[in-house]
Amino acid sequence: MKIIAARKLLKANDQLAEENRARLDAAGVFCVNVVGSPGAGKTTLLEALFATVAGRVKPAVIEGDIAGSLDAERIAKLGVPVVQINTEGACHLDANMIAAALGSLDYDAVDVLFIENVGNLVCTAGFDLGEHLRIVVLSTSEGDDKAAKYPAIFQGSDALVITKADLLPHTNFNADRITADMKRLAPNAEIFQVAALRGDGIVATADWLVQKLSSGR
Ligand SMILES: Nc1nc2c(ncn2[C@@H]2O[C@H](COP(=O)(O)OP(=O)(O)OP(=O)(O)O)[C@@H](O)[C@H]2O)c(=O)[nH]1
Ligand SMILES: [Mg+2]
Repeated sequence: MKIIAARKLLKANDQLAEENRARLDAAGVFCVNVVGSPGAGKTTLLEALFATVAGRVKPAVIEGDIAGSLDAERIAKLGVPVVQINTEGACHLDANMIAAALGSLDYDAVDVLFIENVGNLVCTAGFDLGEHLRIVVLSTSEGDDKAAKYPAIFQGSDALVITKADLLPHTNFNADRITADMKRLAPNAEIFQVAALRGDGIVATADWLVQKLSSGR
């Protein structure tokens, strides 16, 4: 019987991720991995960001979903190039899937590539995709204890975007608690609070991204 250790598979993923990053660097494309639970507001955040950065950057998206193309259809409606990956059951994207999707991108038409990962706070933490930045999205209705309970995904992220801030009056979400946990887990990470459907906090998030894009290339 042949047994393959998970650690070896992760090592292979890390090597492929480095190759993806080198390929993106050579093409001058900055890449952002967007992670968070199912329904946290990842696609809605992207939609709001694209409306705000229109004319300033040329975005593209790789959508990761277990099935279907609903999110890709939402992004395509905005005129933004999009590639859909169906993981067919897998709870996260990996570097190999991204390598395959990169072949479908016209690099000349893109300067920032967003990867919307499969909705998941656990599995996505272990897989480098070759991105330059990772943003973790957490909605106010999910609870302020999530960084304490799922530390790995928060620890490796460059920003926390707290979404659905408009729902704060209807929840017991304590922004101070999650901020304190995030400061402990990822002291250098930026923290944004947004209500993407009505636009609150989107300009600050977009400005930070554009600045990261300019300094990261
Ligand atoms: N009230 C409120 N609802 C929001 C906000 N952002 C997103 N939603 C709603 O939350 C639901 C999920 O939003 P999506 O953006 O599809 O979430 P997602 O993280 O992309 O979901 P998956 O891709 O399935 O993991 C939708 O019904 C959105 O309209 C917000 O700022 N405020
Ligand atoms: Mg989505």
